[in-house]
Amino acid sequence: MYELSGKRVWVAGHRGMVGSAVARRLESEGCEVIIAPRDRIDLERQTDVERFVDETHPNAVIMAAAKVGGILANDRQPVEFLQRNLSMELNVIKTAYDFGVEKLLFLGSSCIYPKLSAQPIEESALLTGPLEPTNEWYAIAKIAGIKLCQAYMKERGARFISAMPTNLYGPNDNFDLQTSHVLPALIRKAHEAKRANLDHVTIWGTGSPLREFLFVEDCADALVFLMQRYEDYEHVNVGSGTDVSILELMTIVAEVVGFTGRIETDPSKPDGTPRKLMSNAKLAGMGWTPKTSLRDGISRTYDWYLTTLQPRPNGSVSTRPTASSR
Ligand code: GFB
Repeated sequence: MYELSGKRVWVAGHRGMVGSAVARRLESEGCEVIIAPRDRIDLERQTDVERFVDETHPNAVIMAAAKVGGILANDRQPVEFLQRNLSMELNVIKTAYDFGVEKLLFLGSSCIYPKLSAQPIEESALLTGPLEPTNEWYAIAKIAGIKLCQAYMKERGARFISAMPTNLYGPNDNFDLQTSHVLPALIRKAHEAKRANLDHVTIWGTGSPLREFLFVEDCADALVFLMQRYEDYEHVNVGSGTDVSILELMTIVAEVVGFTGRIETDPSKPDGTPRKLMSNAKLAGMGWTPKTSLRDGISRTYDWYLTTLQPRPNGSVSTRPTASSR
Protein backbone atom coordinates (compact mmCIF):
# COMPACT_ATOMS: atom_id res chain seq x y z
CA MET A 1 0.00 0.00 0.00
CA TYR A 2 1.41 3.40 -1.01
CA GLU A 3 0.00 6.05 1.31
CA LEU A 4 -0.95 9.21 -0.62
CA SER A 5 -1.99 11.21 2.42
CA GLY A 6 0.49 13.97 3.18
CA LYS A 7 2.35 13.40 -0.12
CA ARG A 8 3.10 15.90 -2.84
CA VAL A 9 1.66 14.46 -6.05
CA TRP A 10 2.52 15.98 -9.43
CA VAL A 11 -0.27 15.44 -11.94
CA ALA A 12 1.48 16.00 -15.28
CA GLY A 13 -1.13 17.04 -17.86
CA HIS A 14 -3.49 18.58 -15.30
CA ARG A 15 -5.43 20.56 -17.92
CA GLY A 16 -6.35 17.53 -19.98
CA MET A 17 -9.41 15.33 -19.56
CA VAL A 18 -7.64 12.61 -17.55
CA GLY A 19 -5.24 14.84 -15.64
CA SER A 20 -8.01 17.18 -14.50
CA ALA A 21 -10.15 14.22 -13.37
CA VAL A 22 -7.20 12.74 -11.47
CA ALA A 23 -6.50 16.08 -9.77
CA ARG A 24 -10.17 16.29 -8.68
CA ARG A 25 -10.13 12.70 -7.45
CA LEU A 26 -6.96 13.25 -5.42
CA GLU A 27 -8.67 16.01 -3.41
CA SER A 28 -10.18 13.37 -1.12
CA GLU A 29 -6.85 11.62 -0.46
CA GLY A 30 -5.29 14.26 1.77
CA CYS A 31 -2.37 14.89 -0.55
CA GLU A 32 -1.07 18.09 -2.09
CA VAL A 33 -1.59 18.18 -5.84
CA ILE A 34 1.21 19.89 -7.74
CA ILE A 35 0.73 21.22 -11.28
CA ALA A 36 3.21 22.53 -13.83
CA PRO A 37 1.87 25.76 -15.39
CA ARG A 38 2.00 25.40 -19.13
CA ASP A 39 3.20 28.95 -19.73
CA ARG A 40 6.28 28.25 -17.62
CA ILE A 41 7.02 24.55 -18.10
CA ASP A 42 7.27 22.82 -21.48
CA LEU A 43 7.32 19.08 -20.82
CA GLU A 44 9.10 18.56 -24.12
CA ARG A 45 12.15 20.41 -22.74
CA GLN A 46 14.24 18.36 -20.35
CA THR A 47 15.65 21.42 -18.59
CA ASP A 48 12.15 22.79 -17.88
CA VAL A 49 11.09 19.49 -16.36
CA GLU A 50 14.24 19.21 -14.24
CA ARG A 51 13.86 22.77 -12.98
CA PHE A 52 10.23 22.19 -12.07
CA VAL A 53 10.88 18.93 -10.21
CA ASP A 54 13.89 20.43 -8.45
CA GLU A 55 11.73 23.36 -7.26
CA THR A 56 8.62 21.39 -6.25
CA HIS A 57 10.01 18.06 -4.95
CA PRO A 58 7.05 15.79 -5.71
CA ASN A 59 6.91 12.48 -3.82
CA ALA A 60 4.78 10.90 -6.52
CA VAL A 61 3.97 11.54 -10.18
CA ILE A 62 0.95 10.63 -12.30
CA MET A 63 2.03 11.02 -15.92
CA ALA A 64 -1.19 11.96 -17.72
CA ALA A 65 0.38 14.43 -20.17
CA ALA A 66 0.28 13.32 -23.79
CA LYS A 67 -0.42 14.45 -27.31
CA VAL A 68 -3.73 12.67 -27.97
CA GLY A 69 -6.40 12.65 -30.63
CA GLY A 70 -8.88 10.57 -32.58
CA ILE A 71 -8.36 8.28 -35.50
CA LEU A 72 -7.83 10.99 -38.16
CA ALA A 73 -5.48 13.11 -36.06
CA ASN A 74 -3.41 10.01 -35.27
CA ASP A 75 -3.25 9.03 -38.93
CA ARG A 76 -2.41 12.48 -40.26
CA GLN A 77 0.20 13.63 -37.72
CA PRO A 78 2.60 10.71 -37.19
CA VAL A 79 5.54 12.97 -36.30
CA GLU A 80 3.56 14.84 -33.66
CA PHE A 81 2.17 11.72 -32.04
CA LEU A 82 5.45 9.81 -31.97
CA GLN A 83 7.96 12.54 -31.25
CA ARG A 84 6.00 14.66 -28.77
CA ASN A 85 4.88 11.70 -26.69
CA LEU A 86 8.37 10.21 -26.63
CA SER A 87 9.86 13.55 -25.51
CA MET A 88 7.32 14.16 -22.76
CA GLU A 89 7.43 10.68 -21.27
CA LEU A 90 11.22 10.40 -21.41
CA ASN A 91 11.64 13.78 -19.74
CA VAL A 92 9.11 13.12 -16.99
CA ILE A 93 10.10 9.52 -16.21
CA LYS A 94 13.87 10.11 -16.29
CA THR A 95 13.60 13.29 -14.20
CA ALA A 96 11.33 11.57 -11.68
CA TYR A 97 13.98 8.91 -11.19
CA ASP A 98 16.89 11.37 -11.08
CA PHE A 99 15.17 13.47 -8.41
CA GLY A 100 14.14 10.58 -6.19
CA VAL A 101 10.38 10.41 -6.83
CA GLU A 102 9.02 7.52 -4.74
CA LYS A 103 6.30 6.33 -7.08
CA LEU A 104 5.22 7.06 -10.66
CA LEU A 105 2.20 5.96 -12.66
CA PHE A 106 2.46 6.14 -16.46
CA LEU A 107 -0.64 6.10 -18.66
CA GLY A 108 -0.75 4.20 -21.93
CA SER A 109 -3.70 3.36 -24.17
CA SER A 110 -5.53 0.30 -25.47
CA CYS A 111 -4.09 0.93 -28.95
CA ILE A 112 -0.75 -0.51 -27.75
CA TYR A 113 -2.12 -3.99 -28.43
CA PRO A 114 -1.91 -5.78 -31.79
CA LYS A 115 -4.69 -4.88 -34.24
CA LEU A 116 -6.06 -8.40 -34.34
CA SER A 117 -5.62 -9.45 -30.71
CA ALA A 118 -7.77 -12.21 -29.21
CA GLN A 119 -10.64 -10.59 -27.28
CA PRO A 120 -10.88 -9.60 -24.50
CA ILE A 121 -7.26 -8.45 -24.70
CA GLU A 122 -5.10 -9.52 -21.80
CA GLU A 123 -2.05 -7.59 -20.66
CA SER A 124 0.18 -10.40 -21.99
CA ALA A 125 -0.89 -9.63 -25.59
CA LEU A 126 1.53 -6.70 -25.73
CA LEU A 127 4.05 -7.03 -28.60
CA THR A 128 2.57 -10.26 -29.95
CA GLY A 129 1.56 -8.91 -33.39
CA PRO A 130 1.37 -5.94 -35.79
CA LEU A 131 -0.31 -2.71 -34.64
CA GLU A 132 -3.29 -0.89 -36.15
CA PRO A 133 -1.65 1.36 -38.81
CA THR A 134 -3.74 4.50 -38.10
CA ASN A 135 -2.33 4.80 -34.60
CA GLU A 136 0.93 2.89 -34.61
CA TRP A 137 2.91 6.09 -33.99
CA TYR A 138 1.06 6.87 -30.76
CA ALA A 139 1.13 3.19 -29.80
CA ILE A 140 4.90 2.91 -30.28
CA ALA A 141 5.43 5.98 -28.09
CA LYS A 142 3.19 4.52 -25.38
CA ILE A 143 4.89 1.12 -25.55
CA ALA A 144 8.23 2.90 -25.12
CA GLY A 145 6.86 4.60 -22.00
CA ILE A 146 5.78 1.28 -20.49
CA LYS A 147 9.17 -0.23 -21.29
CA LEU A 148 10.99 2.74 -19.77
CA CYS A 149 9.08 2.29 -16.50
CA GLN A 150 9.84 -1.44 -16.58
CA ALA A 151 13.51 -0.74 -17.26
CA TYR A 152 13.74 1.59 -14.26
CA MET A 153 12.01 -1.01 -12.09
CA LYS A 154 14.14 -3.92 -13.35
CA GLU A 155 17.54 -2.26 -13.29
CA ARG A 156 17.17 0.34 -10.54
CA GLY A 157 14.30 -0.80 -8.36
CA ALA A 158 12.10 2.23 -9.12
CA ARG A 159 8.43 1.94 -8.16
CA PHE A 160 7.32 3.05 -11.65
CA ILE A 161 4.12 1.36 -12.87
CA SER A 162 1.86 1.66 -15.94
CA ALA A 163 -1.91 1.60 -16.55
CA MET A 164 -3.59 1.10 -19.94
CA PRO A 165 -6.94 2.90 -20.09
CA THR A 166 -9.48 2.05 -22.78
CA ASN A 167 -11.23 4.78 -24.85
CA LEU A 168 -12.09 7.49 -22.32
CA TYR A 169 -14.65 10.29 -22.41
CA GLY A 170 -16.11 12.90 -20.07
CA PRO A 171 -15.74 16.53 -18.93
CA ASN A 172 -12.81 18.42 -20.47
CA ASP A 173 -12.76 16.21 -23.56
CA ASN A 174 -11.84 17.70 -26.94
CA PHE A 175 -14.95 18.40 -29.08
CA ASP A 176 -13.13 19.53 -32.23
CA LEU A 177 -14.64 17.45 -35.04
CA GLN A 178 -11.38 16.95 -36.91
CA THR A 179 -9.15 15.95 -34.00
CA SER A 180 -11.44 14.49 -31.33
CA HIS A 181 -12.19 10.91 -30.39
CA VAL A 182 -15.51 9.46 -31.45
CA LEU A 183 -17.68 10.10 -28.38
CA PRO A 184 -17.31 13.88 -28.11
CA ALA A 185 -17.64 14.09 -31.90
CA LEU A 186 -20.95 12.20 -31.85
CA ILE A 187 -22.30 14.31 -28.98
CA ARG A 188 -21.47 17.49 -30.85
CA LYS A 189 -22.84 16.19 -34.17
CA ALA A 190 -26.13 15.11 -32.57
CA HIS A 191 -26.46 18.39 -30.67
CA GLU A 192 -25.80 20.57 -33.72
CA ALA A 193 -28.09 18.46 -35.94
CA LYS A 194 -30.88 18.79 -33.38
CA ARG A 195 -30.44 22.55 -33.10
CA ALA A 196 -30.40 22.94 -36.89
CA ASN A 197 -33.38 20.60 -37.36
CA LEU A 198 -31.35 18.39 -39.70
CA ASP A 199 -32.84 15.08 -40.76
CA HIS A 200 -29.58 13.11 -40.40
CA VAL A 201 -26.12 12.94 -38.85
CA THR A 202 -23.11 11.28 -40.48
CA ILE A 203 -20.69 9.04 -38.60
CA TRP A 204 -17.27 8.15 -39.96
CA GLY A 205 -16.51 4.69 -41.29
CA THR A 206 -18.99 1.83 -41.49
CA GLY A 207 -20.34 2.09 -37.93
CA SER A 208 -19.46 -1.56 -37.33
CA PRO A 209 -16.20 -1.27 -35.29
CA LEU A 210 -16.61 -2.13 -31.64
CA ARG A 211 -15.19 0.11 -28.94
CA GLU A 212 -15.05 -0.05 -25.16
CA PHE A 213 -15.67 3.21 -23.28
CA LEU A 214 -14.90 4.27 -19.72
CA PHE A 215 -16.10 7.48 -18.04
CA VAL A 216 -13.04 9.53 -17.12
CA GLU A 217 -14.01 9.86 -13.45
CA ASP A 218 -14.07 6.08 -13.14
CA CYS A 219 -10.67 5.99 -14.81
CA ALA A 220 -9.29 8.56 -12.35
CA ASP A 221 -10.61 6.45 -9.48
CA ALA A 222 -8.89 3.35 -10.89
CA LEU A 223 -5.61 5.23 -11.32
CA VAL A 224 -5.61 6.38 -7.69
CA PHE A 225 -6.46 2.80 -6.68
CA LEU A 226 -3.46 1.48 -8.65
CA MET A 227 -1.19 4.17 -7.30
CA GLN A 228 -2.07 3.04 -3.78
CA ARG A 229 -2.18 -0.73 -4.25
CA TYR A 230 -0.22 -1.89 -7.28
CA GLU A 231 3.49 -2.30 -7.52
CA ASP A 232 4.52 -4.72 -10.21
CA TYR A 233 6.31 -4.88 -13.52
CA GLU A 234 3.41 -5.57 -15.87
CA HIS A 235 1.01 -2.79 -16.93
CA VAL A 236 -2.67 -3.05 -15.89
CA ASN A 237 -5.69 -2.65 -18.20
CA VAL A 238 -8.29 -0.11 -17.06
CA GLY A 239 -11.61 -0.59 -18.81
CA SER A 240 -15.33 -1.08 -18.43
CA GLY A 241 -15.37 -4.69 -19.64
CA THR A 242 -18.02 -4.19 -22.33
CA ASP A 243 -18.06 -2.72 -25.82
CA VAL A 244 -20.58 -1.33 -28.32
CA SER A 245 -20.55 -0.77 -32.07
CA ILE A 246 -20.11 2.82 -33.23
CA LEU A 247 -23.63 2.65 -34.70
CA GLU A 248 -25.06 1.55 -31.32
CA LEU A 249 -23.07 4.32 -29.67
CA MET A 250 -24.57 6.92 -32.02
CA THR A 251 -28.04 5.58 -31.18
CA ILE A 252 -27.45 6.05 -27.44
CA VAL A 253 -25.95 9.51 -27.97
CA ALA A 254 -28.94 10.52 -30.11
CA GLU A 255 -31.34 9.37 -27.38
CA VAL A 256 -29.47 11.29 -24.68
CA VAL A 257 -29.24 14.44 -26.81
CA GLY A 258 -32.80 14.14 -28.15
CA PHE A 259 -31.90 13.90 -31.84
CA THR A 260 -34.45 11.85 -33.77
CA GLY A 261 -33.14 11.95 -37.34
CA ARG A 262 -31.38 9.29 -39.44
CA ILE A 263 -27.85 8.02 -38.88
CA GLU A 264 -25.75 7.82 -42.05
CA THR A 265 -22.28 6.37 -42.47
CA ASP A 266 -19.25 7.68 -44.38
CA PRO A 267 -17.15 4.68 -45.44
CA SER A 268 -14.53 7.02 -46.96
CA LYS A 269 -13.29 7.59 -43.38
CA PRO A 270 -11.21 4.88 -41.65
CA ASP A 271 -12.75 2.32 -39.30
CA GLY A 272 -9.48 1.60 -37.54
CA THR A 273 -9.15 -1.58 -35.56
CA PRO A 274 -12.31 -3.76 -35.72
CA ARG A 275 -12.45 -4.41 -31.98
CA LYS A 276 -10.31 -3.69 -28.90
CA LEU A 277 -12.10 -4.88 -25.82
CA MET A 278 -9.61 -5.23 -23.01
CA SER A 279 -9.77 -7.84 -20.30
CA ASN A 280 -10.34 -6.13 -16.96
CA ALA A 281 -9.81 -9.36 -15.01
CA LYS A 282 -6.53 -8.23 -13.47
CA LEU A 283 -7.92 -4.97 -12.06
CA ALA A 284 -11.22 -6.61 -11.03
CA GLY A 285 -9.18 -9.29 -9.26
CA MET A 286 -7.60 -6.55 -7.16
CA GLY A 287 -11.08 -5.33 -6.18
CA TRP A 288 -11.76 -2.40 -8.51
CA THR A 289 -14.80 -2.08 -10.82
CA PRO A 290 -16.29 0.94 -12.63
CA LYS A 291 -19.44 2.66 -11.35
CA THR A 292 -20.79 4.70 -14.26
CA SER A 293 -22.93 3.19 -17.02
CA LEU A 294 -22.29 4.30 -20.59
CA ARG A 295 -25.65 6.08 -20.81
CA ASP A 296 -25.11 7.95 -17.51
CA GLY A 297 -21.58 8.89 -18.50
CA ILE A 298 -22.77 10.23 -21.86
CA SER A 299 -25.53 12.16 -20.13
CA ARG A 300 -23.07 13.74 -17.69
CA THR A 301 -20.70 14.57 -20.53
CA TYR A 302 -23.53 16.18 -22.52
CA ASP A 303 -24.50 18.27 -19.47
CA TRP A 304 -20.89 19.41 -19.20
CA TYR A 305 -20.84 20.24 -22.92
CA LEU A 306 -24.01 22.30 -22.62
CA THR A 307 -22.89 24.26 -19.59
CA THR A 308 -19.21 24.68 -20.47
CA LEU A 309 -18.96 24.96 -24.25
CA GLN A 310 -21.66 27.56 -24.74
CA PRO A 311 -22.77 28.42 -28.27
CA ARG A 312 -21.45 31.77 -29.43
CA PRO A 313 -23.78 34.46 -30.83
CA ASN A 314 -23.00 33.33 -34.39
CA GLY A 315 -24.18 29.84 -33.53
CA SER A 316 -20.76 28.19 -33.50
CA VAL A 317 -19.64 26.16 -30.52
CA SER A 318 -16.27 26.74 -28.91
CA THR A 319 -14.03 23.75 -28.49
CA ARG A 320 -10.95 23.19 -26.46
CA PRO A 321 -7.71 23.75 -28.37
CA THR A 322 -6.81 20.75 -30.49
CA ALA A 323 -5.85 17.75 -28.44
CA SER A 324 -2.78 18.46 -26.41
CA SER A 325 -3.06 16.63 -23.17
CA ARG A 326 -5.21 13.75 -22.28
O1 GFB B 1 -12.31 7.39 -31.16
P1 GFB B 1 -11.67 7.24 -32.48
O2 GFB B 1 -11.31 8.50 -33.21
O3 GFB B 1 -10.36 6.38 -32.41
O4 GFB B 1 -12.68 6.43 -33.45
P2 GFB B 1 -9.95 4.84 -32.24
C1 GFB B 1 -13.31 5.26 -33.05
C2 GFB B 1 -14.23 4.77 -34.16
O5 GFB B 1 -15.32 5.70 -34.31
C3 GFB B 1 -13.58 4.66 -35.53
C4 GFB B 1 -15.50 6.01 -35.68
O6 GFB B 1 -14.06 3.50 -36.18
C5 GFB B 1 -14.09 5.92 -36.26
O7 GFB B 1 -14.13 5.76 -37.67
N1 GFB B 1 -16.16 7.32 -35.83
C6 GFB B 1 -17.41 7.52 -36.32
C7 GFB B 1 -15.63 8.52 -35.52
N2 GFB B 1 -17.69 8.82 -36.37
C8 GFB B 1 -16.61 9.47 -35.87
C9 GFB B 1 -16.32 10.86 -35.68
O8 GFB B 1 -17.11 11.76 -35.98
N3 GFB B 1 -15.09 11.14 -35.10
C10 GFB B 1 -14.21 10.16 -34.75
N4 GFB B 1 -13.04 10.53 -34.20
N5 GFB B 1 -14.45 8.85 -34.97
C11 GFB B 1 -7.95 5.96 -31.13
C12 GFB B 1 -6.49 6.00 -31.45
O9 GFB B 1 -8.44 4.99 -31.94
O10 GFB B 1 -8.24 5.59 -29.80
C13 GFB B 1 -5.67 6.60 -30.41
O11 GFB B 1 -6.32 6.61 -32.70
C14 GFB B 1 -6.07 6.17 -29.03
O12 GFB B 1 -4.34 6.31 -30.64
C15 GFB B 1 -7.55 6.25 -28.82
O13 GFB B 1 -5.63 4.87 -28.77
C16 GFB B 1 -8.00 5.79 -27.45
O14 GFB B 1 -10.64 4.18 -31.10
O15 GFB B 1 -10.06 4.13 -33.56
